[in-house]
Amino acid sequence: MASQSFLRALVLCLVAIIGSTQAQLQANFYANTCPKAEEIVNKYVREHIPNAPSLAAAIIRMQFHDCFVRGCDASVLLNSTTNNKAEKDAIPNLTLRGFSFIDGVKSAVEAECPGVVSCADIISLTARDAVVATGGPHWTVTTGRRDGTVSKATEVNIPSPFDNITTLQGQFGAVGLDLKDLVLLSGAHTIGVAHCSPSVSIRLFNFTGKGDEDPSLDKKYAENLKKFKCKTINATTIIEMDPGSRKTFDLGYYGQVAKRRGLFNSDAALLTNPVTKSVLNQLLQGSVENFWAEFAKSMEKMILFNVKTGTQGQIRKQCAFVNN
Ligand code: HEM
Ligand SMILES: *[C@@H]1O[C@H](CO)[C@@H](O)[C@H](O)[C@H]1NC(C)=O
Ligand SMILES: *[C@@H]1O[C@H](CO)[C@@H](O)[C@H](O)[C@H]1NC(C)=O
Ligand SMILES: *[C@@H]1O[C@H](CO)[C@@H](O)[C@H](O)[C@H]1NC(C)=O
Ligand SMILES: *[C@@H]1O[C@H](CO)[C@@H](O)[C@H](O)[C@H]1NC(C)=O
Ligand SMILES: CC(=O)N[C@H]1CO[C@H](CO)[C@@H](O)[C@@H]1O
Repeated sequence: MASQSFLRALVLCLVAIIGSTQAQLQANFYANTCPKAEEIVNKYVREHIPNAPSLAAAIIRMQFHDCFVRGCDASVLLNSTTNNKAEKDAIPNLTLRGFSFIDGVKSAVEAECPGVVSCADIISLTARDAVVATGGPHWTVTTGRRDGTVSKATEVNIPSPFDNITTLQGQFGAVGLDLKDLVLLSGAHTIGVAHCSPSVSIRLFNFTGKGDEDPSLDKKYAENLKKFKCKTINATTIIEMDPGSRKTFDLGYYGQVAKRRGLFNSDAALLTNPVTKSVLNQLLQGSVENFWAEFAKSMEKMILFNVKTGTQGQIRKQCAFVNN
């Protein structure tokens, strides 16, 4: 009896292992079904990103928001419907950009092989290719993700710019990322822009509700922000997270954070934990190539989170809509 049930358990285990290996992403998943897919994405990106290089930042951020909610399944791209408020319409998504660019890539791929390549893979390939096209790091993107069919604004519980290190560690931990990944992935703030939203202005004007400044923020930097970019508590001006070098994927962001010029509390938080502080300092002492290599490893980890494969989900025809 006992050995029989042991045998049964063993068989079940084997089935599960085989099932999960089959369900893994692979290099060039579309080699047989749409051999040119990855080339088409790359060509589209290289043709269009030079005209709108700031989209590289927008799309790598979109990838982050996608992966943190329901895994990397393009749920971030779904539009709201009469009965459902989608992720796109949650507050943290107010400033996401690049949706029409993704639609453009998808159309180019659909023209070659309709209904074969997922929107989730398109986000991953486009984010990587766009960052490379603007002179940034390269990371490996395996493919075979499938698209989710569910997107709920109420589930957008992604890290917030107000978060402290404990909360960030928990949020990253929930998607299988550790403190080192947190420091590395935050390094994406070396490109792109933000707004003088309350997350910034509260640090400048009303940190404890007494019209004061966040004492962890460099005084000179705070004064400059108040003078030029975030003049009032209600300003909505565009600002850089890595002032003066937001177009280059360099160590500038870490330099800013180390000088207590991290824009958000979540950036400044990297100095408040011995592990994150040491990772940050090591990155600053190393080369840009070292940063890129480490960044690539963390991206490769993030973009595998909770992916749908095999027969899960679907391949959306249009990224903003579930197939009917
Ligand atoms: C650690 C937790 C994180 C928080 C709290 C956070 C928060 C933010 C916020 C508030 C903005 C500015 C939005 C605006 O005001 O327009 C922003 C921008 C950005 N974030 Fe993050 N972020 C985090 C991690 C990441 C990660 C993991 C990535 C990518 C790997 C990323 C990439 C970006 C990029 C590239 C931008 C600029 C977007 C643009 O130019 O449109 N962030 N982030
Ligand atoms: C889907 O939503 C985006 C903005 O989130 C909007 O620009 C687009 O027009 C919508 N698409 C359709 C077909 O409603
Ligand atoms: C971090 O933030 C959480 C949630 O706001 C709070 O409960 C916790 O006490 C904070 N931790 C520290 C160390 O400040
Ligand atoms: C600063 O915060 C306090 C307490 O939350 C609030 O009463 C006050 O109106 C705020 N001041 C401004 C200028 O927003
Ligand atoms: C900011 O906006 C709020 C309402 O949204 C208003 O009550 C307040 O007076 C404004 N503060 C400043 C300093 O403009
Ligand atoms: C880009 C995008 O879809 N932004 C939406 C974010 O959510 C608000 C509502 O909370 C919508 O008005 C925006 O269109």
